[in-house]
Amino acid sequence: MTGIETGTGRLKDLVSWDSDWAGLRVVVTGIGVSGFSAADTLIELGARVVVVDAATSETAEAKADTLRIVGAADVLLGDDAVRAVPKIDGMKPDLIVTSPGWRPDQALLAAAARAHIPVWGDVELAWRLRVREGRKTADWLTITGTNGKTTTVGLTESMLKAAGLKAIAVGNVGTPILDALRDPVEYDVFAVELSSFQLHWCESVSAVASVCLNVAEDHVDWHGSYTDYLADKAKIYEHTQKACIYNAEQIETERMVEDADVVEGCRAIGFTTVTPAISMLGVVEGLLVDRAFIAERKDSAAELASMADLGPVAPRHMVANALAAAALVRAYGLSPEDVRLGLKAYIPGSHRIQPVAKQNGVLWINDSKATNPHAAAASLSAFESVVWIAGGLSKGVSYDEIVSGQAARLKAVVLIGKDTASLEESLRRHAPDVPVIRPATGDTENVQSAGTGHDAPPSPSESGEAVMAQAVASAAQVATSGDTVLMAPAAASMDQFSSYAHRGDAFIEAVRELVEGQAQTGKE
Ligand code: UMA
Repeated sequence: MTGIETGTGRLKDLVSWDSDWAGLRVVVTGIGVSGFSAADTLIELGARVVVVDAATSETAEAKADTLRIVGAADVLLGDDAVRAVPKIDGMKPDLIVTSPGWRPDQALLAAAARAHIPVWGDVELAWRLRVREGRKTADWLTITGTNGKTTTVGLTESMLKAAGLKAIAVGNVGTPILDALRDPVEYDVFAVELSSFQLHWCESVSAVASVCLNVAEDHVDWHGSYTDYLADKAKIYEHTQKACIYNAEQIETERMVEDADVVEGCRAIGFTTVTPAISMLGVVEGLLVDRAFIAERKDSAAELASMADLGPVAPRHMVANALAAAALVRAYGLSPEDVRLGLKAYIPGSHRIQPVAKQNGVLWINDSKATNPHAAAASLSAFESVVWIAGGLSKGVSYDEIVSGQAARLKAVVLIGKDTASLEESLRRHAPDVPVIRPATGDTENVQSAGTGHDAPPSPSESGEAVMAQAVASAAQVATSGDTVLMAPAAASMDQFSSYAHRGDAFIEAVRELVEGQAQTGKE
């Protein structure tokens, strides 16, 4: 199938690479990773493309120059460029292709909505372009969820590769789908990570199998409300062809499947970290098993892998991610052996519950990818006695649940981030006895001995590296043998770091310096 037909007029007929894209007037909003890829693709197709971005950085200017050279009609940078919909050749554009970070209420996008100009994301555009004469058409397996997307997309890719398929992880994970579509390699299948932002702008994507791993409050500022966030997440299941995979331990995801408009014959398949019912994948006596994709599912299950195949540490959410990936690829026809080999071959990405060092009995863990309370709670629950480094851009979420649920394992909390008021309030309310250390101001509360080692408060403009070095030094003063220092901030990083990867790298660097310093002191 080439896609569900949506859109009106000319857009309705744009369902393959070979459709008539020439001369289509398109405004691309954003010149970041996805916007650049979308603009470059549309220019290649012969569309009249105007790109806009608020940034005026050197990187943005360099990308703008490249796009002008390859044939963009115009590239407009700066705040004025993103206030209204630009005309193209003196006329209203036919289409806007937006980058995921742009909120729907952003001035230009709001103006586009008022003017009834259709808006797609780069994912919708990629779906429309996936069929191309003379090239193999890659199938899509799609993955969303508040947490675990990147791990699951990596696991899925690993299993597909274990089966000898040409597969690649794309989408929110970092590689725009349009780049993979234009790659000289002709892929059999894409493992597609989709964020709620990307799903918001999708209309006609029709995956072979799809999964929403879990849901918890996140990105409320972008979507406007948790209900709207859930509605966008639910779009992952729309038009699915063979299997909608849901989390049997989270009723919200099952409801999403019940409400989805799917291709006839599509099955609902659950995954659970306990014994599976019929049409589910789950765990029996330390084995990952499948009671969905076997003929004898009424009274038996197929063994997929053992817990040991997941690596030395397999917290519950990792088991869930592995089962979700297994369900996706089983729906796609892979064997149990492919699943097992893929699990064993999988190398976890950095910044996700990543052990950094063990020194004097203290384990240092980097979980910079825990950008919301749900993700941070999952990693906190894997350890007994934790010095928790937390805080950052909170995105309007509440910390009451994570603090009340995890208080018993907290030995101390070291705050990073510029606005930690909401986290501090939850700590005061639900964990009043847990010492809270604020290296950024030099303050400590309920901690008699844990100084920060800094006499004066640091300047507000100090680097992320300096912030993290102070946090690590503070944690080192309270952590003793048997403790885990866990940097799982439960917040986004952009107030003090350029990305979660930057925050994680700063932590790793600070811990390595500390550990080397301690080792040298020990030797002297
Ligand atoms: N910009 C404006 N005005 C705005 C917003 C942004 O001008 O109101 C401009 C910025 O100056 C910048 C560009 O738009 O030049 C950035 O666009 P973007 O924020 O959409 O980012 P991209 O570089 O295109 O990267 C996006 C995803 N980013 C977001 O969703 C915020 C990347 O996910 C993704 O890997 C990439 O596309 C490829 O698909 C990142 C992410 O943080 C990793 N995702 C969130 C998450 O996982 O929680 C959703």
